[in-house]
Amino acid sequence: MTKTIAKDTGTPPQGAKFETQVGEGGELHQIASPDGDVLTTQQGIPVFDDQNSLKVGDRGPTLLEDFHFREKIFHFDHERIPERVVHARGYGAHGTFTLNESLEEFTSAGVLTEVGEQTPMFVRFSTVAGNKGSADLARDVRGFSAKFYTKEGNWDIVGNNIPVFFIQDAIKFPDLIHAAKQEPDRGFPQAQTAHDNFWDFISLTPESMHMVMWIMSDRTIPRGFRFVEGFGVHTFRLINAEGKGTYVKFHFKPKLGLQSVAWNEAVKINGADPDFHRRDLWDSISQGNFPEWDLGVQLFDDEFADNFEFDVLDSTKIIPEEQIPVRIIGSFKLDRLVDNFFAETEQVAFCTQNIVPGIGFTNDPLLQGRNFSYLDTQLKRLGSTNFTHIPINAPKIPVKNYQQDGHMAMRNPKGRVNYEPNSWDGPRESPSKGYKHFPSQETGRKAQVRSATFADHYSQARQFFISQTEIEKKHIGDALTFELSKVERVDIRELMVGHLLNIDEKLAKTVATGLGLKAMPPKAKAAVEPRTDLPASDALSILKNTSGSFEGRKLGILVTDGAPAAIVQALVDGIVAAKATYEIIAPKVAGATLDDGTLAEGKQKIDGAPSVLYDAVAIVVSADGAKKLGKDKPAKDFVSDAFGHAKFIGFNADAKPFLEKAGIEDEDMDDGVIALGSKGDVDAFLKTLGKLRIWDRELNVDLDAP
Ligand code: HDE
Repeated sequence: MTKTIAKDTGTPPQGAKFETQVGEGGELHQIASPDGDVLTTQQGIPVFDDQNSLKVGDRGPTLLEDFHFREKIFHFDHERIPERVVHARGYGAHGTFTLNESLEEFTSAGVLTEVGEQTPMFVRFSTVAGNKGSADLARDVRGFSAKFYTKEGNWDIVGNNIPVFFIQDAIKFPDLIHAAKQEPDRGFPQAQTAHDNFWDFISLTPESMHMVMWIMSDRTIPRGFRFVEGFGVHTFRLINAEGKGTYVKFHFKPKLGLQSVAWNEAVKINGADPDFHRRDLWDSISQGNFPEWDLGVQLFDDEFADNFEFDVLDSTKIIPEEQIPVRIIGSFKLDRLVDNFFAETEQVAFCTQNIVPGIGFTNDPLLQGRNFSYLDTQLKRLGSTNFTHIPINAPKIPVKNYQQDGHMAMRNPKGRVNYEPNSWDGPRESPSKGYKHFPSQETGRKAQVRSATFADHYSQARQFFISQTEIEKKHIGDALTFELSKVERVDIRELMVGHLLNIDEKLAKTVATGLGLKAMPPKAKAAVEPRTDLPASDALSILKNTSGSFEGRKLGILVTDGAPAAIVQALVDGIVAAKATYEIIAPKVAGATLDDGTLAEGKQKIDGAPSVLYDAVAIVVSADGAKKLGKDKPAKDFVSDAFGHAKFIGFNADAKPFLEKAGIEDEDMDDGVIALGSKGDVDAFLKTLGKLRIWDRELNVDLDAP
């Protein structure tokens, strides 16, 4: 019997059995086999024929009497609901939050005080600007929305993977989003900020500059949802049993560490697999590799808030972790896929105002505006005030109130009483258990104003920039240059460089040179002199927060017939032991027969599996295979892209001529191109993969390298 190296995925489910039968009139019916489920209409009526509509004569008109046909088309015509006005493209999964440390001193919320308590969750990740069908690797902020189904009702953290936002007041949100999305006359570009309208708005909005640094960093091209942080962004409040308030910022930290892809890679992933992020989450959960995040809090009081350099109500600012450390109090794991994308991921309705006793809001003007917007938008999207009756949105505890009727009411009160107070023993308010708003003292004149404490727009932008590693700084410069190169109006480019001069002069010069500006534009006028004394913060860099391990990553192994089986087997065994995954790629999707007769089952044909889909690659081929691959464009791209994207490449001796054909000559060889001659070499290669990328190489392969 032939030995097989099996592919790294399960067998897809088998399809239903059908057979074709000839009817009484000679017509053809494709019907389910007798033991199959019987198809019914929405009224439960069994269906005789689902292939042919009711007609007069074999070639005659279709009859309105065909209620099954009519109902089927009617339902289809109404399948779509409005997509989200922002965050339209998203992907979600179920999980469980476990609390490890009680915050009883600060809050009465059971979800944050009952150690060991397991709270069911649903989490949805998203991009912001793209439409529902856009590609996953758009350069964009990622939404990170978490719904905790607590014993005291649903608590939503509707956060992002970036801890600050573009604007300080919700009144600017429609403008920001209009400017970011496709331009209204032409309907493009989709899912891209690289266009005039976006940068026009931004260049006229200095408060966005801190966010600009984050979105131009690799945070906006993550390797997958499993590798992003989540932030509640606003300052919220915890309220304890005595009614005392403590400020809080929420953080989610991925156990797999942070990781992003290269921009040139993102561009190619979008073509090769526009569903790259959702497929990654789906595959990892279905293979039992459940992604996990820690939940952390930054807690502080009025004294800190009053002395902090910036206003804690300003969502364009962070509180550096060096100033207020993130205290990890629990973690959540995503371990269950949805049964139905529409029912769960599409219909889930997050609302910032879904909050439980013991947690409260602050006066952050962005948060205040959001509290209005989210409820409003669900009515538009889901079509009824009863969107809370949809299972994904319903709390997992009984709901008892006198709200009634409306479209699609699924949860209808029983009995006579539908008002309160009543003397029928219906549910009543509870001063002891009910949600109590924090009794803050508020005074002031009524005016449309922006607090002067919100006026410093550049200091933290600079702090973010100086906290990056050199390669990350280069990526920010590259991204700004690229985005602004797509802006047609030179005055917008110049204005942006003027803002950068307030952040980092070298960065401004890099971008000005990259754009070919004739002269350095004037510095943008700042309302408050930018500070240069804020220290670097390691928490702000991606590369200072990687896991140092290949766990959860994917190796692409390119093989041909006659390749050395011992090397392929050692790679496969090592990858499985490292809790990573692999895919075998071959000239034929069936796989390749290795030198000892083993069949290495293929997951991908080389044309459909560019190396951008993998974290690292290994080329294990025969001499003859190397010769053939050396003539094949997709195969050569596989190697040259992996090299250009600073990935680790393992290769056996026979692969060398192929590498040369792909443009990797002897003088290009660096520590990231590793010969695989023995099992020992394979072990060393696998160990090195934990570094994830060999970024220094980028400085040799990029025209814009300093
Ligand atoms: Fe949102 N945002 N947002 N937003 N937002 C929506 O609600 C809005 C903001 C965020 O996975 C909408 O259900 C306003 C900040 C996420 O279903 C809408 C303002 C942050 C999601 C809305 C903001 C976010 C949304 C559209 C300015 C990070 C996806 C569909 C004050 C902290 C939720 C929907 C999901 C979705 C309004 C700003 C995150 C229209 C008015 C800041 C993750 O209600």
